[in-house]
Amino acid sequence: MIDFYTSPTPNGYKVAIALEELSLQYRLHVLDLEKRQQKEDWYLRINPNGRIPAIVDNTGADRFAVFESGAILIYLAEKTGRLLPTDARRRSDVIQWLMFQMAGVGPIQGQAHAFVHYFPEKIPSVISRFVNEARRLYEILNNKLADREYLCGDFSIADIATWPWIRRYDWPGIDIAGLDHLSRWMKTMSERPACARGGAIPQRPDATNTVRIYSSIVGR
Ligand SMILES: N[C@@H](CCC(=O)N[C@@H](CS)C(=O)NCC(=O)O)C(=O)O
Repeated sequence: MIDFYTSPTPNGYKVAIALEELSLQYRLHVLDLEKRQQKEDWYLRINPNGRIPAIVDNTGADRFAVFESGAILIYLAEKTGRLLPTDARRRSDVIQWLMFQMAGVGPIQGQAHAFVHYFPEKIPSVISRFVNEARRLYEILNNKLADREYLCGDFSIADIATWPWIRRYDWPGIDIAGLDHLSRWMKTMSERPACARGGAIPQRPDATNTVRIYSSIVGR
């Protein structure tokens, strides 16, 4: 059994989707970010970064904790031998697009969310910096998807890492007009039963509540 620590945010949904796609058994632990449960000592022993998501794999002789959503996806893919090719070049392709999400789309769109919704001061130059950079990254994804159904041909952890962020494009106001391949891929992802299930575990609170939770986090 895998213990899965999460909250209703894009990085958490990645892992929920992977667990559902891989039909792995897991126990769900929803952390209350507003109550700062992610900073409690017991959780810092699982994820020293004090953020969600994290997993603890209890199968096998020893318990094994994994933090960082991208590392969790790789761990689950390797554990099951699915969603990450073994051929060196195809594997590298998936890891490149996983890194592109982890180092680019996630952090940049995360800052767009923060400056559009969570910060009390609305700073136009900062907002346009992150929203425009996110749009630039979206265009790169759109180009990659021009001649294939999924980012790396076959469905993989690169798609799982990317979709929970992209599907929230409208929240910070990222324009996807003209990004037809990306829109088609979003629809394909949303129609996969396991993506739809995992993408709603746990249920997302209303936007007002999310803003309240994150405003309290960024203020500290
Ligand atoms: N690079 C990390 C980012 C994790 C992260 O930023 N998690 C957010 C939710 S999406 C969080 O736990 N925020 C609460 C906090 O900062 O205290 C990952 O991909 O796992």
